[in-house]
Amino acid sequence: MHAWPASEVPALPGKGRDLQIHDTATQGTITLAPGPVARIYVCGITPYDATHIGHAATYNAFDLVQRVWLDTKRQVHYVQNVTDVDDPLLERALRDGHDWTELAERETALFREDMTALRMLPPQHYIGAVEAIPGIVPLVERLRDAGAAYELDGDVYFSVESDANFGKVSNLDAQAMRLLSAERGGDPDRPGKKNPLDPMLWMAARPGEPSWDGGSLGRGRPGWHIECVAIALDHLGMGFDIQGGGSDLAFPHHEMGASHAQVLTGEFPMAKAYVHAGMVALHGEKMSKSKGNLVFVSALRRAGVDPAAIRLALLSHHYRADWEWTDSVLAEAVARLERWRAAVSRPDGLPADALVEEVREALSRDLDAPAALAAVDRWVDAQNASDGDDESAPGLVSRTVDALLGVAL
Ligand code: 5CA
Ligand code: ZN
Repeated sequence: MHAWPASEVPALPGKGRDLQIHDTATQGTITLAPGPVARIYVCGITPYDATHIGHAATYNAFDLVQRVWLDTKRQVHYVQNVTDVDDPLLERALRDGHDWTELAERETALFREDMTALRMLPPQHYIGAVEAIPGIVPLVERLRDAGAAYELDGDVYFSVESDANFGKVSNLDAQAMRLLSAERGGDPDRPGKKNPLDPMLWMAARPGEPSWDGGSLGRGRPGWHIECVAIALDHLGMGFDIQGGGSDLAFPHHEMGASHAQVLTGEFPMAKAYVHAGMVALHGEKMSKSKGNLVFVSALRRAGVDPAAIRLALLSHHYRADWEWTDSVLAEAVARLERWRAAVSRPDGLPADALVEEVREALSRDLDAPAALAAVDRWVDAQNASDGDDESAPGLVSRTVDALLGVAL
């Protein structure tokens, strides 16, 4: 699949700092020191509805990761998937009388537009579940042949007990895992499973549903977790730097994915850090396609909201916080954008070298975007209240805000 066009990232004087990031697995902050090429996998959308502010907030967090790494003069190898076949997509297409492939294509196209407008840097590999199927089948066969998977009425399940490290991503107890499994696409109550938590690797063809040739597995379609594992292993290999997504993916998705990969390769861990963004709510409840309490990025754009203001609204919350989208969050961002633009549109201003370092420092400290915004606010307020004569300052501030925060002034 093709991704979306990259906005240019201006180079800044000097060099950024190594990223310290909160890791869900070890429940602490770790400093990542990737080689010349940093490797990141971020779970992509299930394209049955448009990009909402919650999605945008999560992708914003991982866009900042890329920008911090680029500022350390590293390259970034970024991979993202599109879950373009799965139960919720098929259910929505059926409900609305649409062809599921057309629905997926339409919503993926809209996602690309939203990501472009928000200046999110694109992945180098943007891979759909459907196109990954030829790579998924042999992995499931290998797991089965190694005794880590078993068949139940034609479906193939992964045995969580085959991974001694199962549970180390999310650190949850069995009771919590079972509840979340039922809530998030699992089937803990299906009779005949070895362990209620075992997730499906391959689902045998169901009447009326799309299916693909699965070799010795028979016709069917892939389970959700193996999809991301196949894509990540194919393009990044084991031991990549960050596995990213919203906090609702820590269990079961990232836990199961890590187990699949660890059993397949005999290596541990799959990723050096498991990084999870908080959930954005609307009217007191997590924004979610299934509940329908959504604010769409595309709807805001259509209403004339500057994408840079949307981006500033996302940046005004720490990525790990759960927060609520309100009209005033957006209004504050619109006002901030105006103040910032006024400050950098002057021909000269207050020196900004210290600001560059402050923004770098804030972001390298577990992506503290609110602290970065506060630093820019301080420069802007001082700039608007004085008559500095550094001719290079406004340009340097614009480039810093663009390169590190993805906001075009
Ligand atoms: N296709 C799978 C991942 S392989 C999936 O979870 N798709 S999704 O469309 O449901 O979500 C895409 C990303 O947005 C995930 O990282 C998810 O955790 C995140 N996300 C979904 N809802 C919210 C929300 N309300 N706030 C923050 N992030 C969210
Ligand atoms: Zn995923």
